[in-house]
Amino acid sequence: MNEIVLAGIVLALLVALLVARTTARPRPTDRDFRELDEEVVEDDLVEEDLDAELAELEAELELEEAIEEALEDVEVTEAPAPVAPPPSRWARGLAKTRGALGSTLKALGLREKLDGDAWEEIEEALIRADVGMDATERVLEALRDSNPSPDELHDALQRELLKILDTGDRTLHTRPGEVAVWLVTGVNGVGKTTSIAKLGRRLKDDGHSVVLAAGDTFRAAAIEQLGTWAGRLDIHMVKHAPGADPGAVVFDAIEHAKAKKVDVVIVDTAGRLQTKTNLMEELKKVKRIADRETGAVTEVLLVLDATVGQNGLAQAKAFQEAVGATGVILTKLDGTARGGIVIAIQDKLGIPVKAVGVGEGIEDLETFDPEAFVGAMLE
Ligand SMILES: Nc1nc2c(ncn2[C@@H]2O[C@H](COP(=O)(O)OP(=O)(O)OP(=O)(O)O)[C@@H](O)[C@H]2O)c(=O)[nH]1
Ligand SMILES: [Mg+2]
Repeated sequence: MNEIVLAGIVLALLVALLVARTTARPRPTDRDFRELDEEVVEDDLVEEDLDAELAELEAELELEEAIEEALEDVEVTEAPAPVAPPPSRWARGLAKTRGALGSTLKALGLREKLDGDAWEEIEEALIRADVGMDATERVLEALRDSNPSPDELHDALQRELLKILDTGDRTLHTRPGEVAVWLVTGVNGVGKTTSIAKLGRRLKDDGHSVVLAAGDTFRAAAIEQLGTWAGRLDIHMVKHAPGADPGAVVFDAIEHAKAKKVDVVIVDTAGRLQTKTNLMEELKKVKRIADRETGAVTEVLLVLDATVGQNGLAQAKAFQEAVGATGVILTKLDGTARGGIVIAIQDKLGIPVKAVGVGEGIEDLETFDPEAFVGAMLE
């Protein structure tokens, strides 16, 4: 009996277990099958995408390898670094002028206010730069009147210096259809002959015809030096023997120019004779001969050496009194930080600086540019 009961219990348990299993796991429906199908389709699509990506990657890899191979055969040169344009001759010529007043201005610009000491510092800096006593005093007076704040000082000083330089005609005049004569004067060694060569070249470049007159007959070497330049520039030079009358040389040069319809005669003159009085008398005579046809002398150019400083002013006065001057050629500006002499010349003599020499080369002559010049001084 007991065995029958036990078998019944075991059977019942087995049935219960079977029922529990079938109820715990629901049978998959049609929907489940549909979803499964969709998943399979999606999986196929993903697989296709992956295949495409793999193909793309393989193609890229191949391309990279091909490029690398090609590059191995090519000598790789580095791209040149960008090159700044070379500074102009004028900018290079101002290299020493640059900052002549700049450091003083920068230091004063940081002060709270401009007091007596500050004005003295500006005064010293202007005199050191060769602006000259008179022009310095005048500039200071104007500055004190306008009473700039420290950060306005730079612009205020720039304005005052430019006011002095902003007068005068800087053109080198010719006479259309007629011969113009340019007399080039100045004491010995300032750069007359070199400046004549530079002017000759510039005139030629501008399409003018030129003749040089070897008016410095005092030294044989002077005639030779001008002759060398004339040869290099392919410009005709009229000369007489050393010791000849410079007036006669100028006369002949003008006659030649008239006959050949030349635009400009540039006359070299002596910078030194036995005495100073002789020199000035000779220059007056040369000018009289050149100007016998009124208006023929369109320029009397006084050549001054910028490195000589304020002494140049005394020379300039003497020449000014003897022959007058229509303009100054300031040479050797490349060799000095004391370029303020330009301001002193214009202020004291009222003669415009028409050109500046910024080197020994034939091209090293520039038209004077007040804004660039003052800008460089105050940099
Ligand atoms: N650095 C520099 N040197 C210059 C410049 N102009 C002229 N010189 C040099 O100055 C020296 C004298 O120049 P010259 O042209 O012979 O002077 P000059 O006034 O004719 O002299 P004399 O005939 O003796 O009266 C030469 O060595 C020139 O090369 C310039 O602008 N810059
Ligand atoms: Mg000379």
